[in-house]
Amino acid sequence: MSQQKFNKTRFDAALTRQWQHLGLTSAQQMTPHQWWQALSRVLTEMLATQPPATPRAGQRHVNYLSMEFLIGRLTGNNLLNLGWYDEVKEALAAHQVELSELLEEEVDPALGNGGLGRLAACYMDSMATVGQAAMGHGLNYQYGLFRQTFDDGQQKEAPDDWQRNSYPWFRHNAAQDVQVGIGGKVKKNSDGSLQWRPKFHLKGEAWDLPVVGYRNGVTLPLRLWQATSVHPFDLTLFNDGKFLQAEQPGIDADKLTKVLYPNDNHAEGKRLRLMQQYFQCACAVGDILRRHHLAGRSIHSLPDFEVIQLNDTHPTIAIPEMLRILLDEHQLSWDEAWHITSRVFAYTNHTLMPEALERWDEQLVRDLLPRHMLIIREINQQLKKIVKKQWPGDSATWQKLAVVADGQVRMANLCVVSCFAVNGVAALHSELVVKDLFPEYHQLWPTKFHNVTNGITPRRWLKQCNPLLSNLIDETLQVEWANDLDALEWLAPYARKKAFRQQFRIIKQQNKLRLTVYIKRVTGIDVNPDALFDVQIKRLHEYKRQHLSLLHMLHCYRQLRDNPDNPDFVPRVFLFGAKAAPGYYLAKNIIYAINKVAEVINNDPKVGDRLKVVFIPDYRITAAELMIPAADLSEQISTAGYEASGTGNMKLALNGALTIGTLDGANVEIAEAVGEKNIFIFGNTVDEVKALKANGYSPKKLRKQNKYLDGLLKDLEKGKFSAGDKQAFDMLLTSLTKGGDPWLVLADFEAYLEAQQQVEALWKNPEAWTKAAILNTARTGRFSSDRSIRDYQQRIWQAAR
Ligand code: T68
Repeated sequence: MSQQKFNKTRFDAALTRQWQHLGLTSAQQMTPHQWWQALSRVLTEMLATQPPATPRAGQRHVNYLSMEFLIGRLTGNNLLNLGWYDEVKEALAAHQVELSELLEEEVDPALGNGGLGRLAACYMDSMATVGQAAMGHGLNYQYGLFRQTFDDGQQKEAPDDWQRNSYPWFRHNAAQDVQVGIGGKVKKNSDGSLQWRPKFHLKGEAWDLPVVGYRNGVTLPLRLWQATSVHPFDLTLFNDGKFLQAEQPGIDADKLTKVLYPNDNHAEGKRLRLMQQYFQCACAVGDILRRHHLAGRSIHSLPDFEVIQLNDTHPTIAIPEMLRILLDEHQLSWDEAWHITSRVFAYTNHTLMPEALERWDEQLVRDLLPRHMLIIREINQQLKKIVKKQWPGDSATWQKLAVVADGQVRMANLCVVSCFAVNGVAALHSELVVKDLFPEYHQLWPTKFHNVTNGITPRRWLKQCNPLLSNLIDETLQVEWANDLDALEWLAPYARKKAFRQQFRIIKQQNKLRLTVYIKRVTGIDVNPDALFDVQIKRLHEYKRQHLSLLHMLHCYRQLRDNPDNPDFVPRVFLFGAKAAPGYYLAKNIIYAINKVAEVINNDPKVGDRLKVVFIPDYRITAAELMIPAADLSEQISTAGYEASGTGNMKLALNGALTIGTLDGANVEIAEAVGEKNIFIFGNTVDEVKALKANGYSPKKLRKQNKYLDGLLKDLEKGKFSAGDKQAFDMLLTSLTKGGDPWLVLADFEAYLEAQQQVEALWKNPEAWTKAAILNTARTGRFSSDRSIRDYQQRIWQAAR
């Protein structure tokens, strides 16, 4: 397909309808917010006439199921992908309206927690761009991820009422609504077959967002399901005068899609969460099967036409839901139903951490979904036969592989058993999925396991967020790189050219200035734009080790205090952006510690502008779009083996930040791509981490040996950064010492300091630094999510049917 042309006449006519609809007499009467709404509605209307993408010969239609789609603001991004930005800018200028100002009216739809949700958004963008016929299925939460503020350094959460009810990019597709049952009992029919009689029904409304491909005329639907009551109003109660109760059914149903659970890498065994999961899955499966039937196709051909990609185990319940429909509604035999289902589903794993692997109490599943629980038990029985055959008499192995054990349903096992493909999200992670998580399953089905290294969309994460660098690349290469990111390789020779380096450096500086203005506005802090911008932006989690950075901060401060006139001191701004799950107290204590240390450092006249610490509040996509282009140093310092991939690491490298990182997740592949001279790798490797843990690693001993580190920790313990309060950072300090330092922060401290010294050495040579930065941009084309999607096509979606 080719790019859709901008039609000015249609645009103007649609715009007029917008202000007329508001009861105004001219466009000028609209407020800035109304202008943004009007523009977005006009574009939605213009897009609605595009035909849906149809699968190419031999291609299956992809259904991407994810509980989270962290899409970020849409209006600017859609304009850019459509290629209409300049035309619309001009059309609005005729009304004395500045497009860039108007785009600031949009609040982020924060319908995800972190990497997993953002990945889903990047993949939708890339599927549209490479022309993969697809649909995203998620939930339309009324409240997105909480808004974060700091009160005396402590994180406070407020609801994020992002106004889904008036979000102009939505189209409610009423023809696609579905009904979803919950609870109840399973009855046996006279012919012996089983039938589920749910206790009550909900309505799933289909709210569609358009995902616009890059200048190719393709728009894919992202369908976010919203729960409402089938009978929102009880007329009998109303007529009886019980007005409030009359509305009750509607109120209860609405609860289901009210809030996004704010945890990342942590499973929440709550009833409402399971209801959300089932609701989404039932809506998606119902929708997929309806489309298949409408196309006049036999149910047996489903795997030839459809694939369902599960973004982690959160939508796993779609598997027994599919089986239920095939068994109970299509009356297929178990073998037939299994044959179909097991060729449709594929599963992406995003974590190895036990606390993040979902397990549901069998009792809870039976309560809400009695028929599904019977089906899951049957899957377990079938699996038992296979396992007994392969490992006769080995009950320990069966215990490990069972889908149902100790009164719990293990969702990851259910996925591996039922899906035709399982993939990890970076080479190292995929290797560990096979070696550490599922070795026996791998022995049973070696060809099921794959790697697809994550990717990021270059449209949002370079072209949109870094227009200056994008223009420089345009002028230099004179080719379209936004949908062919490998083309950036052609920049590599320019790293040797002084004039180009200077242009690159000026752009970084301008991006830093832009961020400086934002920092001043949201925190009141003045930072020195010539300092090294050291950026750590990601969810707050112990394994990501923001507290390792905190120790480095204490080190820098100590250096300045001990030697205030040191001319060699490299000025640095520590920049953090991170939300902690509201119930994750240790993570909140780390935020508090960083903020309190920041307060002391930032107000110490001896320090001046040589050292500053800024914790940007309410980190979200929009903040990332400002921080990433301005970063000099990218902190990717997780304990090796725990960050499945990371995607912020890719965004930062692509925008010319140098990585300091462990050999973890996609850092390994970034190091390979950019070359060892252009990255700072440090710390214990996966094998060394395992060995340390096996041999009784003792942080106490380490503290005794390392007096310098001991001194830094003592400053925290003595209340030096908390106005004498010695308990202020108890949780953090206990975890680092008495708690056994499970994430090996102290074990990696020294190596981290050494790597930071290398950073400083290179920083002192701006030409060499810029050269490395350019090579980072030039050599990270492979981390485009377009490449990831092509990998999915080749390794998973088109294969193994
Ligand atoms: C992230 N996972 C991985 N999970 O941590 C990261 N978890 O390494 C990877 O790059 C990214 O996924 C994409 O593959 C998450 O973000 C969650 O957000 C999450 C949400 C709910 C429950 C559990």
